Amino acid sequence: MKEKQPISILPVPFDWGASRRGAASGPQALLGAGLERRLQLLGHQTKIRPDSYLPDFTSDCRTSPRMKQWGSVLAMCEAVSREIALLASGGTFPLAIGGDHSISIGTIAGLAQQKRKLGVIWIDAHADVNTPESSPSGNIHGMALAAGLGLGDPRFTTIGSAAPKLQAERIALVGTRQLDEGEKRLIRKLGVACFTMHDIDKFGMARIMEQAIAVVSSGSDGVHVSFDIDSVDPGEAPGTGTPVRGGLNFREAHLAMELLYEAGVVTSADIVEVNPLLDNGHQTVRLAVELIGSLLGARIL
Ligand code: 4U7
Ligand code: MN
Ligand code: MN
Ligand code: MN
Repeated sequence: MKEKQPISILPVPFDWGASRRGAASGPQALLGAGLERRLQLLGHQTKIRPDSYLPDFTSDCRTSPRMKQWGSVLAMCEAVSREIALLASGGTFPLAIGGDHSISIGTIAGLAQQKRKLGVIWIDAHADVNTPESSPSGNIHGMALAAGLGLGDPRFTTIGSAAPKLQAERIALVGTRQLDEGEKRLIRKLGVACFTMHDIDKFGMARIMEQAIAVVSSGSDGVHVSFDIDSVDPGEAPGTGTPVRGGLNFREAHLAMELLYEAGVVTSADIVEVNPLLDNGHQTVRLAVELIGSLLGARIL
C-alpha cells in the first residue's frame, strides 16, 4: 500500500456461497471488534462503505446441485465487483470483509478492471479452484479462485469483463492442506505455485513467503491478498465453516502478514470465512482484526 493511502472498507455480509450459515455476520463482528479503530491507530484514514450497494438477494432462489444458490452469489459478486472497481479507481486501498470466500469472485473482477496483471496470494487451507464439474459440494466458495482464472460458469467468469482476470503464473497458494482430486490435477496442469503446510513445516514461513511474494509480484501491476481465516489452525481460529486440522499457528499467520506489509507490494485485500456463530467467544474475530492490523503495518516495536 502507498504511504498514507486511505483504506476503503467494503463489508460483504454474505454466506450463500457456503453450506453453513453465519459468515454473513462476519463484517459486523469484525467492525464490532474495533477493526476501523485498529487501522486508524496505525495512522490510516478509513472509510466504511454502507451495505446499501448490495441488492436484496433474500428472495433469489436460483440454485442447482452443482452451483448452490448461484442466483444470489452472482448478484452479490456483480455488486461487489462494481463497488471495488469504484473504490480502486478513487485511489483508495480496497479492503473487503466477508462473508464467505465467494465474495472474492467479485473483488477480483472489480480489481481486474484496472489491473491486467494482478498477482494474487491466496492464504487458505483450500485452493478454491473447483469448477462446477469438479466440485464435490456444489458450494461456490470452493470455486472462487477458478472463476478468477476464467474457469467455470461463464456467468461468473465474465463479471466485469469477458477476459480471464488472472494468470496462473502470478498466483501463489499458501497454507494449503486440503485439495480435491480435480483441484490437484488443475494446479499441476496450470503450474500454480502451491506452498502447502508441508512446505511451511519444512522450510519455515519466512522462506515460503519470500518465494510466494516473488511469484505474485514479478511482472504484476498490483498484488491482492485473499486471506481465508481457515488457513489458521482451528485451535486458534475455530470460528469458520470449513476447519481443517494442521494449519498455521498464531505467529506464522502474523509473520505472513507482516512480511507482506514489509514487502510493500500489496494493493488490496480481503478477509473471509470468519463465522461468528461458530466462534469460541470472540477468539477468531479478534484474531482476524489483529491479522489485518499486521497486514496494514502493525509492529511489535
Ligand atoms: B473455502 C471443498 F470439498 N474443496 O469445494 C469444496 F473440501 O473458501 C471445500 O476455502 C471448499 O473455505 C472450501 O467444497 C471453500 C471441499
Ligand atoms: Mn477459501
Ligand atoms: Mn478455506
Ligand atoms: Mn471455509
